[in-house]
Amino acid sequence: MKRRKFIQSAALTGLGLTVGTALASCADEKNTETGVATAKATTTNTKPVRPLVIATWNTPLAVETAAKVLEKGGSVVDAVEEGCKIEEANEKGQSVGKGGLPDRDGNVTLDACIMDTHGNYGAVLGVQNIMHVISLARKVMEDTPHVMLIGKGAEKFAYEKGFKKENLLTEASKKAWEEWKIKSEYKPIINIENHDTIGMLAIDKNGDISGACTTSGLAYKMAGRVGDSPIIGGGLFVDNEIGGASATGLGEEVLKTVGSFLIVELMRQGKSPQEACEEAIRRIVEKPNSNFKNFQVGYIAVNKQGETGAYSIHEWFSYNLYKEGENKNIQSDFYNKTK
Ligand code: SD4
Repeated sequence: MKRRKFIQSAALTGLGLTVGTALASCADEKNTETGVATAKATTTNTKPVRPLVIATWNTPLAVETAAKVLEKGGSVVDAVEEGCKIEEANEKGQSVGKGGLPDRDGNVTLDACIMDTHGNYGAVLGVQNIMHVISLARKVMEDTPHVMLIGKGAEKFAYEKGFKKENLLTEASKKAWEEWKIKSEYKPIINIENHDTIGMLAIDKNGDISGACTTSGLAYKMAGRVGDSPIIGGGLFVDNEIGGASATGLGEEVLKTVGSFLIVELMRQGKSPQEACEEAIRRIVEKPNSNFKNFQVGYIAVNKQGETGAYSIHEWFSYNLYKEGENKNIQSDFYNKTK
């Protein structure tokens, strides 16, 4: 699939891919231009909402898959792993797993991490030839004394664990890279496609929380570049006492503010998930000399009560939310309202 600016297609796809019919929730209101549900603020629930799954971007199948694991009584770490695997296997998504856009040398390198209910963490960075890096991150977490493996070492570990070697560069991504090489301009685009890095947070019936995040990183990055997605506290953070957060967008900016950790800590101090996401975005855009007009960052968050939040710098960040049996895609509220 040809890479395109999400902004050009979102008005169509946002509506077309909305899952579930009922959009009625006191947390949602309709965007008058698009008719798409927009999250303005979290609900304050007296009764915790469980199970619940939230994931970045328009990822209905991934969220549904995770929700099914939870509805059947499966573990919450299984749920986020199985959910993320859907996007890793989706060749049309050019920012994650198979079909991901390569670095500037033409190599698809994947980053992923996972956190369980006990605060354990596992990650793999810059891995080639392995599609399900989220499962590999879980193996790092559960079967090694370490928390991160990179590059060739991670790939070797994958084969030891029975993972299959495969070419992740699809014809479509190869073609896009060849076209990019003509000018070789590195310009991370604000919103691309409707599928992007997937960060997922889930709560099971008992209120236990896990999270996962998987990506091919920014297209045409320098070889060896690692973003926020596999870094604890950057692309993902979960504290089972409090809640979890995940990020998408320009990883360098997320990392410089340790965004996901910040959100969880703000929730610990009493902020709602929505307030915490907004504060984390403010930390980025209100820096002196911030050039936020040129990049996107989006956050999702959930607290122990099952309240959710989402916020981005620019319009057109969306997320999928499964709760109370419904799975829907919701446009996030955003900071930059100037056109
Ligand atoms: C990165 N945060 O590698 C990832 C990319 C991403 O939407 O999320 N794109 O910086």
